[in-house]
Amino acid sequence: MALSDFDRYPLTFGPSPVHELPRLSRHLGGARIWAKREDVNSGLAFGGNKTRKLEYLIPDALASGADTLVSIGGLQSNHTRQVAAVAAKLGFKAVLVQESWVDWPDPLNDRVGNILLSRLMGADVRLSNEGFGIGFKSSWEEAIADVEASGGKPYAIPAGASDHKLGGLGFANWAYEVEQQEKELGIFFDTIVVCAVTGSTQAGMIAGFAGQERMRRIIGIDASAKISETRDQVARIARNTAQLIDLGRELRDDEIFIQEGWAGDYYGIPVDSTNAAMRLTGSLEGMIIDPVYEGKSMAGLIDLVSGGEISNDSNVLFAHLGGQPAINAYSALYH
Ligand code: 5PA
Repeated sequence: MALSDFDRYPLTFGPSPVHELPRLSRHLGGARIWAKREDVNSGLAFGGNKTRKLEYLIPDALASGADTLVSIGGLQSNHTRQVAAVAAKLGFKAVLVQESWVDWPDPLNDRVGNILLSRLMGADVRLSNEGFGIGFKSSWEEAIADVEASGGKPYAIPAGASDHKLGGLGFANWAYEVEQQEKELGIFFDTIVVCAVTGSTQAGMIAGFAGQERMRRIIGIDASAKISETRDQVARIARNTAQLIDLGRELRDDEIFIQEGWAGDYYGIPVDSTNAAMRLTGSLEGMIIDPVYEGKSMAGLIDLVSGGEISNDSNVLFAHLGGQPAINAYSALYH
């Protein structure tokens, strides 16, 4: 099946905006830097990358006859907030398992930002003490069993909507959207910079771009601080997605590229380079990025452009995947 043969339930406004970041580009003195903005891709609770992924999972959920979306993330998960929004919009119930992925001392971590928004949208938010991990969790299985026991029909959405057969399709579609926008803008983005944690964002991009004529570099920046797990997960999802959309060839190892160096020691804890990237992007462009994901991928972009690994004649597209609500749980760092 080609990508266009899969059912897609529109949850976004349409193609997300692409624009240049001229002051940041000038400041770094190298490549031209642009952003594609998933943080403003939808009217559903601030949107983000999961909203796009869910466009391909929702038809499957509707076909299954489910009445409850069940998902999982950290206390400040952007993903679970987007599941809550989509559930509200479509009339599903939402059960969200919010684990302690980040050992972050802010006393309002379980009250403000994403979790507050999910509660406002009527989700059944359940706190759990389990730590960071992108695999299957007993807390999640319990929540699914709970829904069944009370007569509901759950539809299970794994962390980040990644480890799901349809999880890579949203960003395979993004790749085609970029190709179309390039035609309109008369530009070619030879380098994409994207944050990677649960993996299906970058994986989908890899599978989608692999079917296009002109090759480009898709640089994943690890923000999980567990690089080998992230690499395995991205590679697996990219290959599954490529097969699903009939790419017609195996992905090569060199098409799957994830760099470490900007995650710090822990997922969810910003380091100096994260905070500097957030301040730089905010003060030069008025573009807000978060301390967990895009603050880290932007720190990577800054170093790769300044250090010349991304060359001066490059056109770079930075994937802004959303995530700003979590900033509220990090107020101690930005006053
Ligand atoms: C997230 C993920 P992937 O998980 O697809 O690799 O995307 C990384 C990413 N940017 C990048 C933002 C703003 C994100 O929210 N968030 C997770 C969440 O629970 O919110 C899945 C981890």
